[in-house]
Amino acid sequence: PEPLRNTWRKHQTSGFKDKDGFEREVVRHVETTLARSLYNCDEAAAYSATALAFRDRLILEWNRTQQRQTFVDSKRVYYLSLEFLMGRALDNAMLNVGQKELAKVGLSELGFRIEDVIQQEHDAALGNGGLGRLAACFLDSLASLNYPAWGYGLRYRYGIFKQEIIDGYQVEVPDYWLDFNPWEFPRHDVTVDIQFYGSVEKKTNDAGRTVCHWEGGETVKAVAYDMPIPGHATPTTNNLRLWSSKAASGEFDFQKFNSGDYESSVADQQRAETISAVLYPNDNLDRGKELRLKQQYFWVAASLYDIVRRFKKTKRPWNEFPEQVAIQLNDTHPTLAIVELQRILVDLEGLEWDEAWNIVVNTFGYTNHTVLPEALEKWSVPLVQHLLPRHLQIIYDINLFFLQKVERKFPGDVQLLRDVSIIEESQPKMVRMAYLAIVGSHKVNGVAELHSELIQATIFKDFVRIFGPDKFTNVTNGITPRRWLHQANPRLSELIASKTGGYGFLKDLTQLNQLELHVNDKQFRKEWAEIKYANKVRLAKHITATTGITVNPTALFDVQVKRIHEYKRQQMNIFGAIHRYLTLKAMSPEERQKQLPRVSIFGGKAAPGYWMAKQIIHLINSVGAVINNDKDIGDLLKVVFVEDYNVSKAEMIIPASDISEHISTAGTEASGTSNMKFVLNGGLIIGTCDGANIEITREIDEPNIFLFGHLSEEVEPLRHAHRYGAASPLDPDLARVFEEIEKGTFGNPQDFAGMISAVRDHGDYYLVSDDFSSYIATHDAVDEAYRDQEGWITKCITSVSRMGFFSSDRCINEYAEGIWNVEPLKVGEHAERA
Ligand code: CBF
Repeated sequence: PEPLRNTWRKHQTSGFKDKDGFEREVVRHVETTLARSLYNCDEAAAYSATALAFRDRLILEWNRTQQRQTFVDSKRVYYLSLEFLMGRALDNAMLNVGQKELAKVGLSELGFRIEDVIQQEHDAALGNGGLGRLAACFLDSLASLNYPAWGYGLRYRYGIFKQEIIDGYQVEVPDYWLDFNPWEFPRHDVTVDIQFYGSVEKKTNDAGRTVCHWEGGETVKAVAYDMPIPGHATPTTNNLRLWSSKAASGEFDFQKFNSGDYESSVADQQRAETISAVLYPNDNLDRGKELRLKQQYFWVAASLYDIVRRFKKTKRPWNEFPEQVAIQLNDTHPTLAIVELQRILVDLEGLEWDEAWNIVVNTFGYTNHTVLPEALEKWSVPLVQHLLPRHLQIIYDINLFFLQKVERKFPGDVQLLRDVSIIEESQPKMVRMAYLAIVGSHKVNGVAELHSELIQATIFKDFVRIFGPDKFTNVTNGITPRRWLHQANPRLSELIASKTGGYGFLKDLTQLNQLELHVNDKQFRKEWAEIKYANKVRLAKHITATTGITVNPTALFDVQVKRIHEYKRQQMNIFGAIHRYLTLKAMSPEERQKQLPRVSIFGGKAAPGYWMAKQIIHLINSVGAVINNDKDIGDLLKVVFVEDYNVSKAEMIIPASDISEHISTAGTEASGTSNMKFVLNGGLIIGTCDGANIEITREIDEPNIFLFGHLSEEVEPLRHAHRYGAASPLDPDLARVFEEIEKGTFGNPQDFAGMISAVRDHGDYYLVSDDFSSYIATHDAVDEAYRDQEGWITKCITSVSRMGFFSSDRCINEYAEGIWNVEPLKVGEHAERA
C-alpha cells in the first residue's frame, strides 16, 4: 500500500510516551492481550503486560532501524553463535530505552513493585557459560554503538538445564523457557528448507560446465523467530534471529493416521523438531554427536540463505559481497558456513571456484575461545559424508587447494602437510573444524593476550608459518557495563554517576578513571562501603531463603561462580576451605575468635556427563554440611553452594562479592569474563596468571590483585615431571586435607576417591598440589588486607576506576576496525534518546 503512505503515517503509533501512556498500555494488555482484569492481575500478569508494553516500543524502533539500515545499504555484521546467554530482557529493555523510572512509578500506581515484576521473568538461558554470555554482551554493544548487525542462533526449546541440588548432588531438570516469551516474534513467512543426507550427481550445464547437484535426502523447515536487541541511549534496535525446526510438510501424515498408525503419523514432525529442541549442555567439550552436527548445519544453512537473500536484493555483483557482509564465527561451531557459502556460490550461483573462494575468505572471521584439546571440534568423515555429502566433497577440495599452497611454500615437508591437513588421517578420518575455520577466514583471533599468544605458539603455530602472523590477532574480551554495572548494581552505578558527571561512563567506560580523584573523599567511601554491604545483605537473605544457611554479611564473601570444570579448579578451592576449617579447629577458642569470618560461596553447573565435576559439587555440599553445623566454628567459616547459577543469579551475586576466585591452571582459561564483572562491581580477585587476569593486573596494578601460582610456561615442565615421577611430593597441607576426607569427616570417602587420586596418583594434570601452598598463602594475604578496611576500600575504588578497558564496546570497536571493516550508522541527533 505504498501510495497510501499518508494514511499509514496518520495512524502510525510510537508506543507510550509518558507515565500515563505506559499505564494505559499495561492495563490494555492486561485486559485484552491477557484477557484478565483488575481482579485477577497477579505479578506474573503485571510482568507480561509490562513486557508487552516495552516490546511494542522496541519493535517500532526495530522496524525503523531495519528500514534505516536497508536504506543506507552499508556493510552489516552477522554474528553466528550457537549460544546466546541473554538472561532477562525486561530490566535491560527498560534501562536501555531510559524508562525504568517511569515504569517504576507507573507500576506502583497500578499496585506493583517493579522489583517483584522483574523477578517474574524466566532467564533466556540459551548458552552454557562464558562463550554464550560474551555473544549476549556483544549484541548489546553492537546496538548501543549503532552498528548494523544481526545475531543468528538456534531457538532451543530447552535451554541449559535447571540445576537442583538434592542430598548434595546435582540433578538436572529440563528448562522449558518458552511458556510465555513476549520478546520473540515468530516470522512464519520467513522459512528456509534445509536439506540433509541424499547424494551428489555431476551434470553438465548448458555452458558445458560440470555442476554438482545435491539430490534426495530429507528436508526440514527452518522458521525464523526474531528478538529485538535495544541499544543503550540510542534508537538503534538490532535483531537476533533464532531458527526453529519444523517438518517440511508442516503437517502430520494423514494417511498413516487414518490407517491407525498413530505413532509414525507424527514421527517426521517429531524428528524435525528434535533439531532445535535442546542446547547441548557441554562447556569446553566436544562430543561429536550426529544431532549436534545436524543443529550446526541447520542453523548455518538457514542463516546463510537469509544473508544471501538480503544481499541479492541489492542487485550488486558477487565480488561486492565481502564489502557488504562480514560474518563472525563464534568458535568453530558455525564453521560449516564457510563450506555452505562456497557451495552456494559455486553450485547454485555458478561462480568459478577461485572467485567464490576469494569471496568466502574475505567474508569470514573466526574467534577461537579455547586451547583445551577436548574442546577442539572434529567431525568424523563418514558422518559428514552421510549427512552432508556435497559439503564433504567441498571440504576435500578446500583441503586439496590449501595443501597444494603449503607444498608450494614448503616443498617436500610431508610432516607439515600431515599436521595442517583439514582431514586428520585417523581411524575413522576426522574433519578438523578449527583448521577449516582458519583456512576459510581472513582473520583469526584469540580472546585475551596470553590466549592469542598461546594459540599462535601451540595449536595453530604451523598456520602462522603458512599464512604469516598478520592473519592472527587478539581481541581481549569485554563485558557490557549496562547489564553488569547499571542493571546489576544500580546503587553503585548511581554513586559513580554522581562523581563522574552523569551516566556517560555507561557508553565510555574509560570515564571511570575520574573516580580515582575521589578515592580519599570520606563521604564517597562511606557510601561505597554501604552499597557493598547492602548487596551482601541481599545475597545473605537469598542464601538463607534457598539453603537455610545463615551467613553473616560482615564476613568476607569469597565467591567462585562459573561452570564446574577441573581446569577452573573448584576442587582446589574446596580443598582450601577444608584446610581453613582444619586450621580453625586446631586453634584455641581465644585464638579462633581473632580470625576473620569468611563465607565461601560456590555456584555453577556441571555438564551432565562430567562425572568428576559432579563429584566436586558433591564434595562442596558435603563439606558445607559439616562446617556449617560445627558449633566450634560458628560464623568463622560457612560453605555455601548456590543452586542453579544463571545470569540473573550472577546479577545478584557479583555485586555482593569481596573477593572472587579465578584460579584456573595457567594457560587453560582463554580469557574469563566474570573476572571483569567482579572487579567492575568493586570486588577484588584472587587469581592465577591466566587469561584476562593478566590484562586486569596490567590495568589495575599489582597491589590491587592477589596473584598466585605457577606461570603458563611452567605448566608443561611440571606436567612432564609428574608423568615421569620427578615432581615434588604432595603438598603437606593438601596431604592433610586428603587424610581428613579419607577419614570420612565429610561422608563416604569412596565418593571422593577419584578426585583425590587424580591429584595424588594420576599426574595432577591441573597442578593442584603444585599451586596449593601459594594459594593458601595468598588467601592469608587476602585476610590480612581485608582486616584493613580502609586500605581494602581504596583498592576497590582504584580498581573500578581503572576498568575502562574491559567494556565490550571497546572490544566491538576493535572487531569492527580490525576484522569486519564496518562503520557505525549515524542515527541523527534528533533520534538520540537521552
Ligand atoms: O571467550 C569467551 C569465553 O569462552 C569460554 O567460556 C569458552 O567456552 N571457550 C572460555 O572458556 C572463557 O575463557 C572465555 O572467556
